[in-house]
Amino acid sequence: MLERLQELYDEAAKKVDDAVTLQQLNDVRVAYLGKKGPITELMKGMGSLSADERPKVGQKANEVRESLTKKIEEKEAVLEKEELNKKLKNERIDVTLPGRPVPKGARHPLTSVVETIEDVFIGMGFTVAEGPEVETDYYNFESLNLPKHHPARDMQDTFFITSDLLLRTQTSPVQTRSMEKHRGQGPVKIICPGKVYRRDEDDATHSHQFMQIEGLVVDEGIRMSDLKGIFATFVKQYFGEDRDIRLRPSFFPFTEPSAELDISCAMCKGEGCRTCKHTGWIEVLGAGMVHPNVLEMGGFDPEKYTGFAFGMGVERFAMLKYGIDDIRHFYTNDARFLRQFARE
Ligand code: 2NL
Repeated sequence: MLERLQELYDEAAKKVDDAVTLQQLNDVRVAYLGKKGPITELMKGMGSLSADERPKVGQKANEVRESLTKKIEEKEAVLEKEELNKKLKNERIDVTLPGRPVPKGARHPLTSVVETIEDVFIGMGFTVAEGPEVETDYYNFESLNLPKHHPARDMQDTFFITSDLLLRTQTSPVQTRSMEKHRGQGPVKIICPGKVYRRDEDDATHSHQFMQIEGLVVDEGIRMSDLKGIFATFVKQYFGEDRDIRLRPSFFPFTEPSAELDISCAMCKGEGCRTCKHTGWIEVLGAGMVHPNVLEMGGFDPEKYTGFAFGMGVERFAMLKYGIDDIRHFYTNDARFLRQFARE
């Protein structure tokens, strides 16, 4: 039996030496040291041995078990280390490789234009005010000197929600709300950017939804020349130093007098071309001195305060600056169009 135990040890030891994976090593462990292994089997027959032989065989069996266990553990440590090294080698990454570029979103061109215009006016001491797109009849029309029968209130032009609620047709209601908040105390110096809605057939130059920026200045002693000075600065900063401006008489129900602002055409430098319809000038916004009725409804004493206001279509500014020929490009979200305006 002693020889048989030595044989089993040698046999198992060779298999341990030959094992190249942890799985093979574990198979050897189960086969030789497990409950159904040959060593356990052999021990069961010990009862038939003499009292002299029994302790010797028992001791040898324990020795074989112990040294085999130790041998397996040692081999296990070697295989585990090998496996780890293999993993480290195979899964090595080159941290010096340049990263894959992550596609970046970009501001919508209208957002960029609004932000640029905001910056110019903020630089002149204006603050930005915003308000609801769903408005009441009072704020959208009445408070702006557009009484019930006025043609601009026609169902043709306005999206009504109820007889009293509507989608604002201009951002002026934000300004009347601001005037109310000032409780008759100047100065008011704000610009109001936002979406507005008109019942229009969409085509190259019309959209039923567009962006507007309106501005309002109310204080004691505000004159038409203040309006002209603000526009001269604004136009030079937005369109370029080489642009001239002129004011042309016009009409709006909420301003008196009213004017249209033209900028000199950069295409032909005043010579006359298609862009300026051969006039040398391009119309960019409407403005005027705030109508006394509007001041009064906003809570300001028209005997003490005067003001000027203006309104511009953002799409038009973007189209003029970037040479875009169709307003619908802003709303159809063709990535090829939008990508051209991506900035860092
Ligand atoms: C245009 C013209 C304009 C105003 C908007 C305004 C607002 C208040 C009082 C007086 Cl609270 N006026 N806004 C004034 C003149 C012109 O817009 O052509 N917009 C696209």
